[in-house]
Amino acid sequence: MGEPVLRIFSYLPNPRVWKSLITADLCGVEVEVLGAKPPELGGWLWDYDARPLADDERSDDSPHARVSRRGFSGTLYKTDAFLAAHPFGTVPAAFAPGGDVGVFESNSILRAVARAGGGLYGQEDSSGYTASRIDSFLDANLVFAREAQVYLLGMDDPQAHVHERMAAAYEFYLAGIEQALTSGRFIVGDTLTIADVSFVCDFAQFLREGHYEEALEKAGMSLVSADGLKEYPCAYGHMLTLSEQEEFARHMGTYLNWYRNKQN
Ligand SMILES: N[C@@H](CCC(=O)N[C@@H](CS)C(=O)NCC(=O)O)C(=O)O
Repeated sequence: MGEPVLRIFSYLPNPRVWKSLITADLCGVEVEVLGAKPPELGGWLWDYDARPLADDERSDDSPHARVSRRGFSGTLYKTDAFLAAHPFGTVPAAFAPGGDVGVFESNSILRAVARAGGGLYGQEDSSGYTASRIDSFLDANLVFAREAQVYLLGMDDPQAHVHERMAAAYEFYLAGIEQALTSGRFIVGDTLTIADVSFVCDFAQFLREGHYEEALEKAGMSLVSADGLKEYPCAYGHMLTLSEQEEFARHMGTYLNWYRNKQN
């Protein structure tokens, strides 16, 4: 393998980063990953040259101190260069070699890896329409994943209106994926693409709602995914099968074991 095609900074492990790592493995390219466990990342300098900060560098009068926006609380330390490269200030945050170009949104980072590696982004179709169809699924996936992010981050105090929005987003997205998989072995065409990779990672992350079954029940709600295997057998089966494939399993590890065990 050659030089890394991208550097990714994030909390780790992160299913949004797995999208790129799985793709890098499938395409045979190298991706560099920097980061730490979620609670530790608040004590890091968010930058191309990200690093843990010393205690005396972590203060509210630091020039890098910023109010966190989503998924983190309190102060984060982001350099001006980081915010120039990543205007929304989120992780995963990817950089082209050298750090001048920032690439954000995990699906776009995934696209960048697939473009560098070849083979998973419809490149064999020179008209570009296959790549555009893959983009269509990635966009639909982001709409679902954003709803799932709000839903999962709110699990300490589940709200009916959030649950309702999640259920609607789930039904819409899963019905589309199920439909696509009834006519093909993969989401786009007859071969694996980054549409499959993105689906597997974001959907596996959404299934974590299962860890909050009790909290949901106490608040008078039930799991959105309760009858998923029966309602969307192709979609669930596709995720479970792909997650066992070597390049996926290497990064996803035991992430879905609890779900598999629950079905047995
Ligand atoms: N849709 C984005 C989600 C990224 C995102 O929302 N990241 C949050 C953490 S989960 C973040 O970096 N928050 C930074 C902050 O709170 O300032 C993606 O797929 O990359």
